[in-house]
Amino acid sequence: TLTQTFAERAEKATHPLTRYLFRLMELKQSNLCLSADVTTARGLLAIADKVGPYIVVLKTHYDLISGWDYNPQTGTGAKLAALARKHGFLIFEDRKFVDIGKTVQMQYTAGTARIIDWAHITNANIDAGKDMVRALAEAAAKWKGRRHCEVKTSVTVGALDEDGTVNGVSPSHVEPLEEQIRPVSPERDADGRKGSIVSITTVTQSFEHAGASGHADDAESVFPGIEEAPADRGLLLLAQMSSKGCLMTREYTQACVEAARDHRDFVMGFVSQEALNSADDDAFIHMTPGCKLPPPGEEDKPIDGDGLGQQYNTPDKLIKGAGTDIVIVGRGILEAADPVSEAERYRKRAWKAYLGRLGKDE
Ligand code: UP6
Repeated sequence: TLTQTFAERAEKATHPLTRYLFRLMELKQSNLCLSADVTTARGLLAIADKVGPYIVVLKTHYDLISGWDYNPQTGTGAKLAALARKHGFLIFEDRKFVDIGKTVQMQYTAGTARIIDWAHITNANIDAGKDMVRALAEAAAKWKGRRHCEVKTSVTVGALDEDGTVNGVSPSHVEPLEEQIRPVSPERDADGRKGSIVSITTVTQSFEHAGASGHADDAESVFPGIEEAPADRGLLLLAQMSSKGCLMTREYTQACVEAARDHRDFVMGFVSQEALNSADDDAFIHMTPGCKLPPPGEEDKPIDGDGLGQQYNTPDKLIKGAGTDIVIVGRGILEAADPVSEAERYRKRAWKAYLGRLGKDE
């Protein structure tokens, strides 16, 4: 796949989100992912909005953000999803799941963050065995199936006033489209006590997950050619890491490739340090962290690690040299005096490296 354009890869990919992502890359001329490792929800939304035009993927670590609002309709995830639609990028929660299948299913779909509702993409370390990939795939398929309509029924204890009006029966956590309040008895309860009854409230609601799909009209797209992202979820397998002394072996990486091939409808590709497509019909995408540029004007300077094990390579080395597709950049952009112009500098350099790989750079 090294000599194929992203447009050609879009045709070949089996996963709808991968096809969408490759098209997005061509349209925005960007193979840049921002690793939005900031500490507050407010800061996250601000940087996503500012850098959105230059990136195709926004990577999050929701668990390092303080002030994350967990409301599925109006919270931080839903707001990020709206920004993703506005600017045309996918959200990648870098959760690095590793556990037994049942646990990762619950961590992915439930709990406080409900990652599946707002993150198009997440990732997994498959040290625990390949079955957990199937577990996540099943959770995603189930999520997609029940995305469009959810009916909520709740039985509420209420009180009937002397004049027949019902008090305190409306559940406050849902916005009902249709609500029926049916007092069991208009005047007397089963024991014949006046004014103290049980009422049943049926709330029928067409419930669209506040996910990163749907509602194209709630934010005008900055890139008019961008269609809406498909309502699918995708997984990246953590096949190799950027850090010094990483214990992932060749065999582990190869097991990731095999697990990806077993789940082409869910696994989009890899977080890796090199291209891993080897069979003719492998059409996986590679995203690569550990990327930094020397400061402007000091192009020949070597790039130091961070003193905590992180190791850096330039976009040129990763995209043109190692054949990966998207560079993931965190501090390189976030710690710049002007993160927006720095994002544009990284976008240009990573895209140039891609053109160089194709032999198209002048
Ligand atoms: N990350 C790596 N290396 C890996 C996998 N993931 O650095 O092999 C993640 C980190 C961080 C980001 O968790 O969010 O990518 C890199 O940030 P940086 O550019 O600031 O070093």
